[in-house]
Amino acid sequence: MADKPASEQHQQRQIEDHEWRESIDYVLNSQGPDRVRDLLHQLQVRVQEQGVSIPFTANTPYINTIPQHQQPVFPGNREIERRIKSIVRWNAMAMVVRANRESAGIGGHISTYASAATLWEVGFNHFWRGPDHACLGDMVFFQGHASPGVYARAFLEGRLDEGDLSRFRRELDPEGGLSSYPHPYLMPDFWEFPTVSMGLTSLSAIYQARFNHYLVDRDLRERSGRKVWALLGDGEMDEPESLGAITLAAREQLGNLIFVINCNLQRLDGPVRGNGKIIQELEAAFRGAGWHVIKVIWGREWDELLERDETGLLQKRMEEVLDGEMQRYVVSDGAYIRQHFFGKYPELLELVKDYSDEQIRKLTRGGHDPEKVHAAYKEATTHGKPQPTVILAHTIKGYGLGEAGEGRNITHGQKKLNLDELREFRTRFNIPVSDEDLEETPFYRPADDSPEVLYLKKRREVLGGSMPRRQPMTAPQACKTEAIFDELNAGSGDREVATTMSFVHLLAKLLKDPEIGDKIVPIVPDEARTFGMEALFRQAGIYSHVGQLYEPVDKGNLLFYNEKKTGAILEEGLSEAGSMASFIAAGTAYANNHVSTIPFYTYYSMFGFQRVGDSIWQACDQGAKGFLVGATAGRTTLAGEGLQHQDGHSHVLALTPPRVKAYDPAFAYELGTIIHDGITRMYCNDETWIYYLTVMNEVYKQPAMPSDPMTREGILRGMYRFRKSPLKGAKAKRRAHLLGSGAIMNETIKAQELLHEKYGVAADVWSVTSYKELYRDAIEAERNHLLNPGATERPWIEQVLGQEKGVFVAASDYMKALPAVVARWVPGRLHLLGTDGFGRSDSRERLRDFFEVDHRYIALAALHELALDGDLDMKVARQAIKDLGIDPGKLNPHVD
Ligand SMILES: Cc1ncc(C[n+]2csc(CCOP(=O)(O)OP(=O)(O)O)c2C)c(N)n1
Ligand SMILES: [Mg+2]
Repeated sequence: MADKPASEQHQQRQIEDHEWRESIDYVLNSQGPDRVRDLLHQLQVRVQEQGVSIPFTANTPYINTIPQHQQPVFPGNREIERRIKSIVRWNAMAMVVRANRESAGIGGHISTYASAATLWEVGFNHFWRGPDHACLGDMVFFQGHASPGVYARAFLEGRLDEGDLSRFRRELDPEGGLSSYPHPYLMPDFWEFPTVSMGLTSLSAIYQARFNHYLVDRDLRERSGRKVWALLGDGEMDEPESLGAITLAAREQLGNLIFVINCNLQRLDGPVRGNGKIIQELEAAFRGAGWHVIKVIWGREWDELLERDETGLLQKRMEEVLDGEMQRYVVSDGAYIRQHFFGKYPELLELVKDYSDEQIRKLTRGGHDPEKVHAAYKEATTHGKPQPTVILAHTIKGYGLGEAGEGRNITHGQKKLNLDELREFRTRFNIPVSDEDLEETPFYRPADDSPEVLYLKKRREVLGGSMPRRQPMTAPQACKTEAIFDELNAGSGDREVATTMSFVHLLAKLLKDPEIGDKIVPIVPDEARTFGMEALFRQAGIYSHVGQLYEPVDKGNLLFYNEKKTGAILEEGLSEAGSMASFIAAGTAYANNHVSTIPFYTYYSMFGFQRVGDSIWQACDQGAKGFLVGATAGRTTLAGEGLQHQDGHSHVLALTPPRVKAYDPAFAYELGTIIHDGITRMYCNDETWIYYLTVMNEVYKQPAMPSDPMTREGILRGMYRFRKSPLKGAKAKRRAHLLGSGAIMNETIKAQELLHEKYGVAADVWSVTSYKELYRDAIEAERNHLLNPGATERPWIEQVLGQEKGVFVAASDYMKALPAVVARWVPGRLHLLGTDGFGRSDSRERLRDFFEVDHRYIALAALHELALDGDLDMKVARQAIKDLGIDPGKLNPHVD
């Protein structure tokens, strides 16, 4: 063929193209799509055998996945639904405009909801089941900054009134206000899922859907068919967390999960992929990961054009046009689109020759066409395969805002509309607000008996009631678990035990408890062996939706890798972010699944607060309860692992989320007391907390719980006297108080002995289990004093230390900033010892020397403080440096 003239070659190709197309059409029509797939596969194999490699593409053509003739009949009243949507659009816009008129800079977003309105209205009217439904309702994660659309709809339903809408972003108003974004903490009866930290929604929704399977597989809930819907932005998909777990969703066969990605092609600053095509990029990623992908790109007007196009050029043009150009068309007139989109090929100009410029301008995007959206949702909900679905819907950012911000790069932040723009919006959506009233931008709600309100309410009634609606249901436990903790309280005798071991032992017992055992959800990110948790593999099993399809390599072993469908352990592999998402799903099951599961998420403490701090914040917002256990904790206690592993600051970071209680226990009985308190508060008394505990891998003899009745209260409130100095009377003239914590507690005890034996100083040892509790309690008391002058109630730290004389030294395996937060309430100067700086790999002994937190430094600090107070000659401190073998010229941990 190569020697034929070009025109002949072209002609022949055309004939071949036609014949192949005709054949495949014939097969499709006569035998259906499966046979087409089969033939294509055979062809692929055949050419591959002959050395022709077919380039890999995970993409399908840039047209709607569901062709028009496969669209189901739209079941609703299109006209009424359009009216409802227009009114919701108006009110959503008005809330933001009014809020900013009243208080410039209060913020809010108009454009996101404007692009998502059809996607959401079709969901609200036809798909999303509310909490009254037998399935408990679908779980819908709303795109956070489109919240005005949800409020505006609740207003039409009568759930919110005008006053509520006018207090959008005015939460400190005496009458209360509407939160900027979905925050269950701030609106606990309304929002279920906090979504506005970009990237966390995708992750949370995936793990939520998986956790819903877990509950069913473990017989904690009945199968109900409820779905998890995540409504996402296309810009948001750039967050690594957004795509980070999509392979898991397919692997875990999450047929209960649906993503709807609002592809308006824009993010905050500009286009998501000006030089590319975000829908195609996402399609490839999701298809490659094993998802069912439905593209809703073009509105119905394009169907006719595609049908009439014999050349395939329209589809080619659709494929080659860049997102940046598509955005440009939004702000252009029909003539421009004719010239630049269709004008590329004369055949396409011919195709639209009978279309006016106005008709061309109005060719819609698929995400604004209710029938296309409905078809996609229908397909997603009836897909029937154990596979997650993603709908990629093409929309326009700021749809309907016209000059005020439709499709413009500034549109994300647009919060104001001038009079002309308001008039245009009003007219476009046919809202009965007069020209005179426009300036005021009134909210509009048709009467209760109007067709719109009746229709909307009826649809919600059929679908299981209003939503979003958060309805926690807790069945408090009787909490007869006390006996489980006796063993830890008794101490370990002569056995040397690490607190990590004590914790794992306790967890194993809790898992066997007849009352709460089946509610315990151990979560671990590929570190179970590090923490000595592998014994739980056999006892509790590792959860796997499909069970164990292979014989594990260690089957003969007592502690074999035991995967099973009813396994309790969520072994998340290497994903701290995913583990946190599981923690949130398990920790909020009381609210969203009506079963109070108790998560114990155990991880390398370094990879907690600093790695997934935002997820912990999200967990607090969502009202998650449970235990975060930072294992192998401490800067000097985790010896060999070095800089990236040694955590000396998680307790500083744990100061930040208000709903987190943070403890650094030294002894097994402290640990047991804290966990018992956590279970009692959270699951018996229905309080909402997250308990953060650090546990260590250093072994030592665990003492029995002191008999002093104040011990328990002290452990929980943050500190108690662990051991009084044996020196009394005149011998106890020089006094010191050593505040030890966690792994450094034993050094503190050694320092006490050194001080009295060698220097005649009477030192008491205090165990500080929680600087955060001490701090929280103290600022609370101080505030109370400020607002009630003369109030006498003292914070706990003052209650226990108030009468003490002498000097004070605090030492922990964490930064000096940690004890510094309570220095203000210590009755004397508080000398701070801690582990500021980067970790190193070496032995514990050398690390504690390097960070200056061992018993010698604690003793030295006490002597130095006593000398400063004039109770001791400074010479003693100088001599102690020599005697204790401290090198003043050593490396400085703060800077070296
Ligand atoms: C982690 C994080 N970073 C930044 C932001 C600020 N932010 C809010 S929305 C947004 C752009 C979102 O674009 P897209 O996801 O495409 O949503 P659209 O409004 O276009 O629907 C940004 C940067 C945020 N909320 N969270
Ligand atoms: Mg976007």
